[in-house]
Amino acid sequence: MDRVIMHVDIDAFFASVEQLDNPELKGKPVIVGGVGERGVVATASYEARKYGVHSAMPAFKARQICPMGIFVPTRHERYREVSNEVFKMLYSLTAIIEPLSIDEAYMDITKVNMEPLECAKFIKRNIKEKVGLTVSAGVSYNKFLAKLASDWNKPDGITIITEDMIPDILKPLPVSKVHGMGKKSVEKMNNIGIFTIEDMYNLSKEFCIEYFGKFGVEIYDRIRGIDTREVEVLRERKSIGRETTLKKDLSNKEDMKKYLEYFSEEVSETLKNKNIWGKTITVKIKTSKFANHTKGKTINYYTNNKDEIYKIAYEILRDMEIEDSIRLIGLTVSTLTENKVEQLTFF
Ligand code: TTP
Ligand code: MG
Repeated sequence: MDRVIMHVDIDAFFASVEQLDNPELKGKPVIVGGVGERGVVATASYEARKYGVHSAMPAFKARQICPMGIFVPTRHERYREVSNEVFKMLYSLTAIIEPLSIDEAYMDITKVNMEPLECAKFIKRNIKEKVGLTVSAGVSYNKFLAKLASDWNKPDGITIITEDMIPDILKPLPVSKVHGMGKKSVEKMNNIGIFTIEDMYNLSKEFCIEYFGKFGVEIYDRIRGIDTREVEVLRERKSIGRETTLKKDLSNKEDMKKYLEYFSEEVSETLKNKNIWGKTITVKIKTSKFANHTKGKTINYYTNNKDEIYKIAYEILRDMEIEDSIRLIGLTVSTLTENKVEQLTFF
């Protein structure tokens, strides 16, 4: 194998956390979310899945098919916290990690000094011991196959897909397993009598391009086990900020505080939408005489909470010596991360 790519995905994530925190729920059909009248299920424990309950199912339906199901509300902050612990463990092995969601990631473990199977076992054992959850791991020589592998033997599975297993292992799979094939594409394929990947081998590259547009070539390659996409480490986003040039110059700090309060809220909103956190807060001021004052403060944890951002911004403003009235005020949060876990020193 040239590259060694692993895909890790926590089993029944939200439900497993609920079972972890409340041992009475262990081994029981736990259904997370959908507590309200018209809610939908976020996820279900494997015990509940036996009855057919799954993510995005309307709660009333879940209740019908699994009347003994134990419904619990979601606790997103707790899931984020657990996710951070899991990622921290992963980052202790390599920095080449691409988080895909709160509970799954690709890792390029080519340079990790362990046999792939040993590495997968190591990760599973560590997450079980340190966090208390089971994950499924898939290893292969590209992302598409690694993800397929982690899904192969869920929960608590390890699957390795090697080159000699291609194309046999792919042939019987339904076309919906091809990464990039949406519901519409699957339907279109089925309509022309194509149900499995093996059926798709009859499609020429030209046909795929015509049929699937710009993803045509990718789809043509994927079904043959070809996927050259790299594991993409977090793109560094530099900062998120807001500033405004005032209609009327301000000279008292009380009025300036109101702007910072408003900007804190806006910036916090943006950070939350992007699912990122920052730990440097900077206040920028331009005076009526066009002098710039910029002062930043780096705290020792990541935040996207509006009150925390405002508190720091206010302290900065309070300590600023401003002689003239001001014509512009701004607030920026930088030193950003997509994962609240402080990146460790890597080897
Ligand atoms: P998944 O990894 O898709 O699901 P899962 O971890 O519950 O189960 P498994 O991986 O064993 O198949 O999603 C991770 C979490 O994301 C899941 O626990 C709950 C949440 N989620 C939703 O809230 N709504 C959804 O529609 C999906 C798919 C997931
Ligand atoms: Mg999962």
